[in-house]
Amino acid sequence: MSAPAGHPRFVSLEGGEGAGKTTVLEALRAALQADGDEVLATREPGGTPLAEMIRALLLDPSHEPALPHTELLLMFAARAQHVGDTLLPALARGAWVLSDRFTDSSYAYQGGGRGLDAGFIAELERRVVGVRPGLTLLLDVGVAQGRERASGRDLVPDRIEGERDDFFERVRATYLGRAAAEPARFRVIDASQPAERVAADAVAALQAWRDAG
Ligand code: Z5A
Repeated sequence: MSAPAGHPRFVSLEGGEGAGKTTVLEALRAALQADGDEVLATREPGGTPLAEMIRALLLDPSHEPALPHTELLLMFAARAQHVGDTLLPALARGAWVLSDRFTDSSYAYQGGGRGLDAGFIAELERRVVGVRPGLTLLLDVGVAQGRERASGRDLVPDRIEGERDDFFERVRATYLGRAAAEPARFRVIDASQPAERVAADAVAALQAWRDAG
C-alpha cells in the first residue's frame, strides 16, 4: 500500500531543536493571511486539548522515561486526535493548515533517533493518519548550533531535549534522507542563517510551490 497523498493546502514545518520553526510559522501565516485566506496554525504533538495533554505527558521529565514504542504510540495517539478533530475539518472548509511538525517528526525522532522500524511507522501513518502535507519545509541547522539556540531559551530541558548529540545527529540524517527521497514534497531551508533570512526563504518556497500548483 502506498503512502498517503499530499494535500495542496497542508504545509508542515520540520527540523531539529532550535531550527526556528516558531518564527517561520508566523511569517508563513502572515503571508497567507495577507491574501485573505483562512489559516489554521497548529503543532504536534498537540493541536487539540486532548492531544496537548498527551504532549505534556510525553515531554515531562519527572516520571520514568517512556520506552520507544510507548513514545511512538503516544505521538500517533495525539496525531490521530489532531487529524480527525482539527486538521481534516479545517482542510475540508478550505483553510490552509500550517503544522509545526507532523508525521516526518516520528520518522526522524522515533525512527532515526530511537531506532524503531520505519515500516511500522509507515503502517501507522497509513492506518491512523491517512494524509500528508503537500509541502514540507525542512529547516536544516547543525546540531550544535540548534542546541545552543534552544539552550538559551529553555531553563529545564524536556524529555527529548535531554538526549545526547548522537541522537540528534541521527534525527538530522533521517530528515535529510527523507527530503532527498521526496524532492517534490520537501524544500530544505538553510536554517543556520539569521532568523529574518530563514523566514524570507521559507515564504519564498511556499509562494513558489503555490504558484506552481
Ligand atoms: N517529537 C517527536 O519526537 N516525534 C513526533 O512525532 C513529534 C514530535 C510530532 C516537541 O516538539 C518535541 O517532540 C520535539 C520533537 C518531538 N523534541 N525535541 N527536541 P517542539 O517542536 O515543541 O520542540 P522543539 O523542536 O524542541 O522546538 P524548538 O526548540 O522550540 O524549535 P523551534 O521551534 O524550531 O525553534 P524556535 O522556538 O523558533 O527557536 C528556538 C530559539 O532559537 C529561540 O530563542 C529563537 O529566538 C532562536 N532562533 C530561532 N531561529 C534563529 C536564527 N535563525 N538565528 C538565531 N536564533 C534563532
